Amino acid sequence: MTYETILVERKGRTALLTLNRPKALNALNLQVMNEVVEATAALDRDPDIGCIVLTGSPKAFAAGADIKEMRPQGYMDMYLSDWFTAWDRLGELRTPTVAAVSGYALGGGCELAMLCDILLASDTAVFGQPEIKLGVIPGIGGSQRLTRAVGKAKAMELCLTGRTMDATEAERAGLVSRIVPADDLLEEALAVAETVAGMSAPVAMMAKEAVNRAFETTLAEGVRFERRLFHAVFAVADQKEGMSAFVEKRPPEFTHR
Ligand code: CO8
Repeated sequence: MTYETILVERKGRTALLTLNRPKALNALNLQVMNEVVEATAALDRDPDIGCIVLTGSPKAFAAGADIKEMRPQGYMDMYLSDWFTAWDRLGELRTPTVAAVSGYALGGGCELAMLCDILLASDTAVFGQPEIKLGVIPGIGGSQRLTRAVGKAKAMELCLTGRTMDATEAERAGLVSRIVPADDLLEEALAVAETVAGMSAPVAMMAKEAVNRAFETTLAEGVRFERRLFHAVFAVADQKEGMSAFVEKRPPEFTHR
């Protein structure tokens, strides 16, 4: 499959997806959305892929949804085409995903990063939901995921003023898992992805599912859900292999990867 706005490479069991609209700072138009969603869905179905890294350019992960494309739209256009709903597919992938963010991650760009499972930032990363300055609000889950990630106080300030956060503030607030020097970002993201892809694939999927459930349910229900999955991993051959490898002081050779 050939794409015009993204690049897809395979590195062992990791897939690297690079947003590639440099002239528009990777603004997310419908074509980018459709290509990212289609490419990641295909990678999700591929048993040879154990983790997907999503990145942009050093200057911009993505500077938001495409303002020029949205400007002429009316309510009926947005409603009937269910504008940008397909981005939700990204959050539904079973394969773990890593966002490697350098430069601007604004509006839809910040939302796209938050749709990924692990968020690594370079020291040049800038996060924000500046939609209000354009007379609109976040529309790919930003008001919800940012609030869950950083809490009401900061999310409210960012969404109401359009102020941006640098990488240090984003890490302190809990939006990103780690800050990496810009030159090392991709290498580090690929290393993280390779580590994840080296685990038992079904067990990694279950771990992802369990953490994600924390966003959707009460603590008691979430713990019950985790317990069911915990019991279920004892039906995966990799549980025997992982525990045997520990006892026998050797690296595990997982079947499902
Ligand atoms: N959309 C379209 N084009 C863009 C965008 C964008 N979001 N961002 C940058 N570009 C384009 C510029 O228009 C420019 O193109 P041209 O040279 O043809 O004029 C090119 O990229 C380079 O941009 P700049 O010259 O502005 O570069 P600077 O380095 O001076 O500034 C900034 C970089 C600060 C990132 C600046 O480009 C900027 O502020 N961009 C817009 C950021 C923004 O407001 N993002 C939020 C967009 S709205 C959104 O994401 C809503 C999501 C929810 C929608 C849900 C619908 C249902």
